[in-house]
Amino acid sequence: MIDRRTLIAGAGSAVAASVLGAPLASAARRSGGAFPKGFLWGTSTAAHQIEGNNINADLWVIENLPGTMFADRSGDAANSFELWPTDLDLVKGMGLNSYRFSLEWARIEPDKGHFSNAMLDHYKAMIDGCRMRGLHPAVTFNHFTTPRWFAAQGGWQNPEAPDLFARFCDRAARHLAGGIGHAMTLNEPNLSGVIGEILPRQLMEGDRKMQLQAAKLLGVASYSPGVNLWVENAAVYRANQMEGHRRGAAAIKAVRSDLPVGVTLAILDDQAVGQNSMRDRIRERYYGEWLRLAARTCDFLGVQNYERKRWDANGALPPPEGSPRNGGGAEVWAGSLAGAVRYGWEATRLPIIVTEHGVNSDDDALRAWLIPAALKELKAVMDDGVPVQGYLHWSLLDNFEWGFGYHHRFGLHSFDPKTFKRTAKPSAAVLARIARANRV
Ligand code: IFM
Repeated sequence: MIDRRTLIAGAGSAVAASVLGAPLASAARRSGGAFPKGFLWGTSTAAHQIEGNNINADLWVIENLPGTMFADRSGDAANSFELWPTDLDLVKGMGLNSYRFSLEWARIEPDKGHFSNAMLDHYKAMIDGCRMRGLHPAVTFNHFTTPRWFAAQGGWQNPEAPDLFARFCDRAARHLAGGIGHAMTLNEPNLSGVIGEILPRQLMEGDRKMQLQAAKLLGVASYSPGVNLWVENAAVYRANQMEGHRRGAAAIKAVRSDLPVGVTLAILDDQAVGQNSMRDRIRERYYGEWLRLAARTCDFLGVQNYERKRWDANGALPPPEGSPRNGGGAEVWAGSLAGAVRYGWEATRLPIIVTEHGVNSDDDALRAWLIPAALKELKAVMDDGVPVQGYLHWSLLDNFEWGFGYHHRFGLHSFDPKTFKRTAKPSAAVLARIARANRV
């Protein structure tokens, strides 16, 4: 079936118009642009990227290796471990009604089987802090980083991994589930074991060497962190994450059956161009098995989108000339979020929450343009009947963007790395205005 987006991608003149975010916006104008009552408006973050001093996490070892490939150490990050009340005040101050953040497994279970009540209380205080401010807490149980001990025992390649994750979910849910609004098991697990395929070979090799170096340093046979490009056995890694999701979701549900539980997937807006496009093969490779699993095990699907890619019979096409680019050189296309959301829904028929969308750019004007442009397109697919329940922008703050350190910036706010003072960028006011009006 040729959908509207494929037609847009295929037609030369329409591509030029779509760069300006024009094609679907007319549909949103027709509907008046009003979002449903109770729509979740929020921002997303992840513990390791903002908390700081997450020294027991697997990645801390890698970031601090001599000769690490990481551009920066996470270090203090935005010191959100201390400053979370300030962060929640920022979210509330923007007129948003939701905040997505993640639990840090390495803090809650610093040693295998030893759980910290103090750390569980820390996250409980955050959940209560959200509730006190009228913010709906959307909580990711694991956003990439795992405890050091977990990585040192094979990480997700350890046959025990699904049970270890389920035990963590059970403990965390028993302490925290009462106040959570939406729970997510894993973040973007669909990229595990396949992300390295689309990157230069030397990056994979560099990552492999860092893992070997970390294993040697710690005196263990292997060290497999939750943030990686290279994994020794991708099939086992993926199978264990899938089973971990299944058992983790069941453990959360066993504590609170009425709590909506989902998983978040990284989904590009993949568009087919011309005859025999490889688009559908790409979709199967990167999303297929996780979308099928989500459809069977989740109450909602978290869609995370940053880009579109156009595929012909031979591969990905370069972005149209003159199109806006992000800090990494990829095209920024306002319709990509709507395309990914439509695909996620068609594949699963689950209610959708946009759990991440944003842009890596030092040019905040690009972010300020993208937010309303993408939301108009999103509203248009909602008007077509796709059930979208929320939009959580990545990210509240500039943060530790993994291998890129602090050089890739997605924040609606910047922060001073010495004083940790947060400063709103103009794009924060753009999202705030839309959320307050509940219309775009
Ligand atoms: O920063 C990441 C996040 O951890 C997962 N999704 C994509 C974001 C931007 O690259």
